[in-house]
Amino acid sequence: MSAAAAQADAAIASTAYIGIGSNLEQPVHQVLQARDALARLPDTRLLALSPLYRSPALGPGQQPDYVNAVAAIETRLAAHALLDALQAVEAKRGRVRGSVQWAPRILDLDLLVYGDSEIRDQRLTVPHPRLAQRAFVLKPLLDIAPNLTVPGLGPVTMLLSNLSEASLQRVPETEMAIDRREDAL
Ligand code: A4P
Ligand code: MG
Repeated sequence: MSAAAAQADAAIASTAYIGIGSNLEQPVHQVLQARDALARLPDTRLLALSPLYRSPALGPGQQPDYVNAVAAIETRLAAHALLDALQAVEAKRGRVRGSVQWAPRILDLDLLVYGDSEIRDQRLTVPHPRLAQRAFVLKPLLDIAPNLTVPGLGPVTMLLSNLSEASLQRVPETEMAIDRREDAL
């Protein structure tokens, strides 16, 4: 085994939570495809995918509604390598990064939480800086990790209790099943 491989092998697995969002090109389909892509990442295991929620876009102009979900993964990738991998998945799904902030997008993958880490550098801020303001992130996070304490911020239950969930609409299972059927054709 090479030194690098041995080091990777020895790396401790971390539990990470990934925010998935889409408001273009069949968002439910995009979210389910993203789940499959996360399950295929190297040195990574998919632990759970939350229910999917639809909500109005937070951002400029008239935009289609978003579909959001959160995935829990166990990964041996370091946080920055995981960010690289998430951005590669976004690019593969056809996401184009423009200059407009919060413009509509085919797929957005945010690293919400990475183990107990608190990271703040030019490329990466973890926990995700806007996590505590967003019910469309906290509600699905609570669904799959009800006992989670977000490093530096507090229990996810407490964070969500400060927000309204009124604009969130759970995507029915039937809609997800249609997507699976179309995939099989
Ligand atoms: N970056 C730093 N920290 C992180 C992190 N924890 N996870 C850097 C992911 N990326 C992180 O991101 C810009 C840069 O942030 C990356 O290059 C990375 O180095 P981006 O994905 O290219 O751009 P973005 O997502 O448009 O920017 P931003 O400001 O992160 O947007 P948000 O906060 O993700 O918001 N409305 C609804 N209803 N649902 C949504 O999901 N999402 C957004 C985007 C706006 N409105 C929404 C939703
Ligand atoms: Mg993003």
